[in-house]
Amino acid sequence: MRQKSGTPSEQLSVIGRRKFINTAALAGLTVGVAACNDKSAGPAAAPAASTAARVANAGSEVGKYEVAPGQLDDYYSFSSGGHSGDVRIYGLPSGRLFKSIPVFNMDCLVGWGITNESKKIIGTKPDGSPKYRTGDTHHVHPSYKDGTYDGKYIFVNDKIHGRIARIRMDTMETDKITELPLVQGFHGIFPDKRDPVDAAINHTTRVFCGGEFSIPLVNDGKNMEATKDYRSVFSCVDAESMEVRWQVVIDGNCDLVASSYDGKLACSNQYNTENGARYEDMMSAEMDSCIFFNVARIEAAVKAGKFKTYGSSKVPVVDGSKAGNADPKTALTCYVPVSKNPHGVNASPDGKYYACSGKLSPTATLIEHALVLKWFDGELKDAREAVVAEPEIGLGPLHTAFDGRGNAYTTLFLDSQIVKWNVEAAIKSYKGDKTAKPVVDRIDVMYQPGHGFTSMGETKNADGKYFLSDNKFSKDRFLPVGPLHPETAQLIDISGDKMKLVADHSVYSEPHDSIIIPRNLIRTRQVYDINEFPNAVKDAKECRVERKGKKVTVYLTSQAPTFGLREWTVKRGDEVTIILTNLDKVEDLTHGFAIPKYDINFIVNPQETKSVTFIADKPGVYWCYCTNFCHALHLEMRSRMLVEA
Ligand code: K7E
Ligand code: CUA
Ligand code: CA
Repeated sequence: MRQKSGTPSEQLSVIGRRKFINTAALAGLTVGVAACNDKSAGPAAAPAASTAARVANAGSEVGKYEVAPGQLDDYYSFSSGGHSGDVRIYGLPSGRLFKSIPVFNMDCLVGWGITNESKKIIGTKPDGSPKYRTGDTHHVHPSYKDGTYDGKYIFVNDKIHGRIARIRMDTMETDKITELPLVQGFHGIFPDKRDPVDAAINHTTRVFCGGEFSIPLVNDGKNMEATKDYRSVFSCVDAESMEVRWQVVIDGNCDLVASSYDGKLACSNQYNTENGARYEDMMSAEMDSCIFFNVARIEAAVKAGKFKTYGSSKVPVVDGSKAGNADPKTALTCYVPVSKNPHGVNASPDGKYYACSGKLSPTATLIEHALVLKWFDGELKDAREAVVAEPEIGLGPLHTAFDGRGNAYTTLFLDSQIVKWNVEAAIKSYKGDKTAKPVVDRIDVMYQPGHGFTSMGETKNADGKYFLSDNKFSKDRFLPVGPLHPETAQLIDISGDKMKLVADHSVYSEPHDSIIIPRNLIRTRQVYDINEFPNAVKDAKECRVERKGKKVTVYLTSQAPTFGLREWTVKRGDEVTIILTNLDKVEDLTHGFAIPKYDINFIVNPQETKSVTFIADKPGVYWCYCTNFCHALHLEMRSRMLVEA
């Protein structure tokens, strides 16, 4: 959805510019987007006001959302970085960037992809280099307990290589990465919130993963032309072991994923039920689906041995196709028809509904959880009867968030708006009540929003305070910085009847999904426990060089402003492993370690141990130095590596 236009936007009026952006965003879509005739609905549906008027909307209260020097933010926001492959942590309402957590990317700030420990998590090629150096993070979702966040893990997907990563929330570091078999283009991800069978398990033990691109399940270069036989799978990963528990082969694709509050269902919107390999084909059907997975039945089928495996993968794969699940009473999957090419599916905090955004249809489709369960019980004639509302909300709806007061907020990509609609009014209107007006407010955003999310909106404790709109275009909102613009994250106060735009935050390209969590739910550690590292060098006196044939291990410590060895000697051609423990215990006292010409650069946090391995192939003197400012004598903090010819 990125179609940068390069327009000389200064010459256009604000309204003209908005029109232009809409045109640009539509260019290339060969099918028409159905017109939305709901433009007059809602008190704020008037044409776009001027920028000045919009800023005045927040009025003199803007200062209310500032975080003064020395003050702390009320919320954390965890945001996927998109094709930068990382996850970022921001403070809200300030919008200050605190950290970029390397996940699927390489990061020389901390040495991600450089240290042995990080390479072990990423996975390596036979030569020891990282298996992949790129990633595309789209969706970040933490683990749950009792329907709210437990502060343990964040799960994030890599769309490119079909990987799922887990971030520990105590250290905010990636600790596991799993590559899903049979998957290309892994898009939606969502943890479960409780077990479907065991009531005592009221926390996350599974993570659901939606495969987006259909491929030959045995993808070995044969049968590449038989595109109708390509398949997508839905995967379940164990939240603790991070191993793939089971997969479901389905008709059509998965896009985004949601999970129910009672643990019984997971679901995914499908935009390509046509199983098309060309985009015209993917848009040919008038209706697509939201597919529901009956978790307990799938696991019973796996247990009963009703599965297959494909290629070299040992993961059990059950049949979730329509043909294989015709009888609702035994079905593993339920395909609820929704309007054309939907995008995004979000569960409401009361656990009752799922909202699918129309994307190519100007509607949102509301599906009732209890009715889907009824379908699985054989008590609903047609899965479509699980739909309880389908309000017209505007053009290009993508993602929906909730405020916990019965309202939904959907991003409108083409309209560059956030639309607020009332769930109960939408249901009444769908039943035929002409007086019910689903749309209650609209606000312009700058420009073309992707995801929008509310504070705690994906938990039963949605607090209805903030909505953040992650926009795909920023155009004129910031000082120009060359062809690649920043994106905008716009903060909207949703605590009142009317949405209020209160801040424009610039963000590095290209955020997708985020979550907003109050600061009291996050408990981090500032200093590691040295005993967690089996290879720790616990005393500066233990610093030494050990040789076994051509393998040399250098045991090193750091303690401001010195390393445990002033110099050490190795021979050309040696395989050198450096193990470095930071003995400093003081919070915030991180050291770095870089070796010129050897492409080594990483940090050690207080009481942490890391290691690197390389071939000493260049004779000479190399000053290994501390890269991270730590002490008045930081520049003097060095050690000499002597490589004998
Ligand atoms: Cu809409 Cu990958 Cu969540 Cu991006 S997806 S916006
Ligand atoms: Cu240690 Cu700078
Ligand atoms: Ca379609």
